[in-house]
Amino acid sequence: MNQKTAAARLEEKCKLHFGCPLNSATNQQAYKAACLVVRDILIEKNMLFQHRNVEAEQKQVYYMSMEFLVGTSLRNNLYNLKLERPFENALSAAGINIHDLYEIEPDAGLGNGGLGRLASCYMDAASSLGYAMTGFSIRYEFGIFKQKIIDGWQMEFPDDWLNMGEVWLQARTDESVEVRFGGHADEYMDEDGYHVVHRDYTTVLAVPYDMFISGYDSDAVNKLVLWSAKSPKSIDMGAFSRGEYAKALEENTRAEVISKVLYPADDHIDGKILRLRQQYFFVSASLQSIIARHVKKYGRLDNLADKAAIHINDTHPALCVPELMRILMDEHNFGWDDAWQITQNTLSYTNHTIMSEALERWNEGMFREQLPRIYQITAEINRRLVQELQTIYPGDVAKIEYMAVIANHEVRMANLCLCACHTVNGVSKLHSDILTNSIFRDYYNLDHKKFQNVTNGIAYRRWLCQSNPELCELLSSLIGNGYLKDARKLESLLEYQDDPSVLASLRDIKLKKKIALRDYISKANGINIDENSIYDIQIKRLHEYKRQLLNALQILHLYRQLKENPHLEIPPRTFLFAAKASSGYFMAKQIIRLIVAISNTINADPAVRDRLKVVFIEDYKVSLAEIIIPAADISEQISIAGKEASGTGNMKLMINGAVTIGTLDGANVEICEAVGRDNMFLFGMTSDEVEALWRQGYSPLSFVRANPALRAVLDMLTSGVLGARFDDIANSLLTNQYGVADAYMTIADFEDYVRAQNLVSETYKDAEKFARMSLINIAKAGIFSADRSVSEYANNIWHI
Ligand code: 26Q
Repeated sequence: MNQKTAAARLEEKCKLHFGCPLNSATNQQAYKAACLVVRDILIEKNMLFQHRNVEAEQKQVYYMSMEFLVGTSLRNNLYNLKLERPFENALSAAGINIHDLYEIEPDAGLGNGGLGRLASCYMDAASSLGYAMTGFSIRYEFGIFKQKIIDGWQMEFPDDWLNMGEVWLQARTDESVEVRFGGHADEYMDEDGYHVVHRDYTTVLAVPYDMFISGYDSDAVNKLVLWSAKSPKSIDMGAFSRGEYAKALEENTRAEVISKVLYPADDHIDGKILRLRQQYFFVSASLQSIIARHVKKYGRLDNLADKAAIHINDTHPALCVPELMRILMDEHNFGWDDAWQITQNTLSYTNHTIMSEALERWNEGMFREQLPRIYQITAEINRRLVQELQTIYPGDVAKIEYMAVIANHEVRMANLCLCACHTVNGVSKLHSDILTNSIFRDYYNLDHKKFQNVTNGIAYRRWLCQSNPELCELLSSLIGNGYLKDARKLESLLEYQDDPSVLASLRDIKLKKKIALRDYISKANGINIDENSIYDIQIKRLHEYKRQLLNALQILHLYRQLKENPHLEIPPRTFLFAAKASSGYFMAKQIIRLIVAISNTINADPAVRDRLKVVFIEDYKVSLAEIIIPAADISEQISIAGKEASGTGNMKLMINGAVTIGTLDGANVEICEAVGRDNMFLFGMTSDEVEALWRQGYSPLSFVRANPALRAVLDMLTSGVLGARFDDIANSLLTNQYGVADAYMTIADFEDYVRAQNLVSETYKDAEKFARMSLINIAKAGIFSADRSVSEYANNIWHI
């Protein structure tokens, strides 16, 4: 396609859909027309790709995830299809600026954070590498909430993304399936053997919507299938006629609420019925569709594991285990042992967290009531598991209970995955080691071959090439275009680490991106920041373990130092935060309030003007990250060691030339291996030291007593000097709440963090040295490509 054909297709869409020529279309209309043209191309490519896969009997991967944080698609698709220029020119000839259209597109925010974005990065990589992968999730009517900060408080507003985002979805109403909830499952025997009837259930209709996922310079276009819930009945006319309008709509509402909204929580569980219904809804619909497709093609199911790999993204889709058993046994007459073998050989599972409060458990009674047949199967899985464990570990009641799927009136989803999946993996070396050494140790001892590591990776063509074309232009001029398909080739950049003109160009590009972010912030926040200051950036979900609070305390310390010593020679610094807090997470919201208060206090203080600024940028999301990340000098990755499974923001920042200040946690460990200790700012306890300090008995007060500067900072939380008081935060650090004070050891790591921050300031004074560190980070970021991760999954787990 060239400019001329692009123009013709755009004209055609405009006329057909809006009854006007392109040059008199509104930007909204032009945006939709552009999306529709791109969608047509993708549909066609997808048909060809699918056809080839069917012919070749290609093994299919099904990626099951409650979240896909897609972000925007128009620019990504045009980039992947290499159509950016033709579209830009065709639109421009009609007086339309393509960048204005990019800005209209809402993010498809169908996820909370890392896990959801990872799923989207992997879809992109699979398409780029030519693997046949279908993603399955829910078509949430409202994605992750929009965040506004009002008087320092986070407020949540609905994210009505379908309004402009729906153009990417293609409804396939004719492929709807039924999902059953509630009722009773009766077992009986007759001359043909064992049977189950499920009766008195309620049905919810699952309607699939396809979103097409392109790959870079690739023939492959895959699909993300999003299920929408619909009531199979229209309204109850009897009730309506009696004037009971609400009642007439009740059943509709109960069904359709399932795909209404994404749960805005991460890393903690809440055990709500609706969440369980969401999980079963999308798992059952997806598996029914997978099995129907397989049977249609092969006419048999005993070869399912040869032709399909079903991947469970965290435990959220763990109901795949009993649901696949159900379909095989109840709908296709397999006996238990054969069904179990197929199930085990087909399913694999990735764990994304070691925090015990995030391990999903369901109340057994609720589970049974909502999903009676699934409960029966799960209970039988558990009965057989426990029986087997009793022969292996006779009398070891504690171990068997720990490994059981059902215990203490709870159904434990991680154990369900551990016993049923052929492979289980963690998402960074450290995380995988912690899994096998601690929470999953007993399963590891039982069958260590099951366990693998696949370190996370990112869709770097989005995070580098599309969000930072200026940097890519420089890279291409220096090392050619090979890195666009093989990220490891970025390493050739190392040749230029001592080339002053290359280092100067890197600095120029960084400055340009910093100016762009400055302008965004000036518009969005009304705060003016200095592009010549160090941009020090912490962007991620707000969580105590990620320790935004540690950063905030360190800023207060710096502020005090600057006030006390106005001649302190440090480069000016701008601390930037962006983060959403789960709506019910009290402490996280307090921390946002604190950061906003610090920002207000410091930015208004003439004594530190031009030297220190703090900004909380509201409504963090994929498209905002794409603006912030290229502008970063310093990447804050400061979680307490042992808690961040991997992190992926660290990788996105690194590949854009930011230097990490961080702990040896998650993938930071591997970043450090790649760049060497001299090219990042390491601080803090290791995960072993954290463990040891816990065992020995951690007392934050002893650290405070030994550090008067820290004491002074903590006093600022409660004295009111920040315009408000933060007693709850101070208490969480200093007094035993639920038996622990400072559960994330912020106080213990404070001193070393301040040391590392001072080193940042010192190092930055040598502009060339800092630029060299930045270059080395870019050059060494290639291993963190999602292409590498997905190849590892394909080779070692999915076997395609
Ligand atoms: C569970 C139950 C009820 C409601 C919500 C949830 C829920 C939702 C989302 C639990 C967890 C999540 C998301 C977790 C997540 O994003 N984990 C991150 O995964 C990344 C990709 O592997 C890692 O890089 C991060 O370290 C990890 O925190």
